[in-house]
Amino acid sequence: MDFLPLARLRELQLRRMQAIVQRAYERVALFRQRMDERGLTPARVRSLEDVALLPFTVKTDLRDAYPFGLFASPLEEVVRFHASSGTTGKPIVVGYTQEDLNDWSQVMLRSFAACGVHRRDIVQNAYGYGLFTGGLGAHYGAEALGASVIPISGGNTERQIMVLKDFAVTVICCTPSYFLHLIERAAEVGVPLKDLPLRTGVFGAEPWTESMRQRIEAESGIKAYDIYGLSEIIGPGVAMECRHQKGPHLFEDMFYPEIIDPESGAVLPDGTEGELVLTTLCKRAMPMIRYRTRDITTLEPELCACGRTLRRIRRIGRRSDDMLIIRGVNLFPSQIEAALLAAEGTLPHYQIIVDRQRGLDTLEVQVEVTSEFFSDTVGALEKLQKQLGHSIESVTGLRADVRLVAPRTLQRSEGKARRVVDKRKL
Ligand code: DLL
Repeated sequence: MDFLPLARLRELQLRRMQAIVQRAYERVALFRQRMDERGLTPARVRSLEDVALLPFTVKTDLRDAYPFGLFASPLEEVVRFHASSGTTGKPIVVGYTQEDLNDWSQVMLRSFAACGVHRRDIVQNAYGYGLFTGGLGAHYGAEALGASVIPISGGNTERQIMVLKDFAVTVICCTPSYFLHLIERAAEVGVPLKDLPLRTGVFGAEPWTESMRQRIEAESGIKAYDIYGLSEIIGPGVAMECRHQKGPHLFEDMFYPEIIDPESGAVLPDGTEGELVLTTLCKRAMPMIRYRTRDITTLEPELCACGRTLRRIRRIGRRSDDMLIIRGVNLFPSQIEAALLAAEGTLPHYQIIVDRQRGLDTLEVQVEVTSEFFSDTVGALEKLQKQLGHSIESVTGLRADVRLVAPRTLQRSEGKARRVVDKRKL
């Protein structure tokens, strides 16, 4: 599939596109209603360019349909759920049929194969297992390839280092920032990664840069590859770099890409920067039609030296919304706001400060409390601080360092409040 002649690939995409639009129209009320409003029927999609006629889908559509409103399969056919951060307290939920899971394993298998992973490899999978798609997505893909998988999940750095060494691990999967942290800790505990058989890293779930890649490769002696994906579309395995490391190849036979102007929504030509929009070509349980990823990139016009006909996307460095990714976890400032405002004694003035120390992201939330509260006992302030910490963790899944500050200490801005100070230098 990676090397299909272009004409055949486009033909396959069109056939799959027509079938998926039909399925979404017949089975998902929101898609049908939006198409009806525009006087469109699935039969109107006669060419791939016609896709531009279809309405977009956005993250808030998933939130509004919480939990199962966009499913196109009855629940008895759904065999797995995953979830990701929404813009408020509730996550967005995605579902898979068994065939969807098989497709997902296949794109992950192709991802591993693209960067040279094979069945004799020992894969340490340090993406989180659970509602996050990283853990199970990489797990089944590596198993389908026939590699030996260590489902260690995220965290517990000392144990990660012990296993890397004792199991003679050759491939690691985790976020690039966590790997930088691993490099540092491993050196501190006297196990320099350069001395281990580790050869390949499959890194994604957050933005990183070419200079981070160079640092990782120089300090650990491995090759670092960029993998891209998002829960709404399938999870990891939407696009993956090949050995040439020139940006991830999009699995176009499964996901149809467009680049749009984030302001006007107009489709832009290859080679132009804009927002990536994806349509799933095979997903049964939850087809996505023209999903606005909010990720800013370019579809590279040149073919890659590897011979794949799949187009590459340029490394994703920023988004067209305010979503932050902290320790691989997606975070919207509005989630913090929702968590803070639920508590009595706080004012609607807060600031989120993100930094990176020793490779690990830190999250601090400063929040103004009312003057009555501020002059209250230390005990009461501590209690509120704890309560806010719990509330943030339960909404976002992230532990934050909460700092209560006196009224009017946080800088006011004349226009939009500056809610986020991101001091990380990637
Ligand atoms: O992060 C899926 C994933 C898991 C991808 C493991 C790769 C490896 P979500 O939690 O839904 O899914 O977050 C998706 O993360 O829209 C991007 O903004 C960002 N992202 C994912 N991969 C990359 C990457 C998973 N390689 C959101 N570079 C996406 C930059 C990335 N950003």
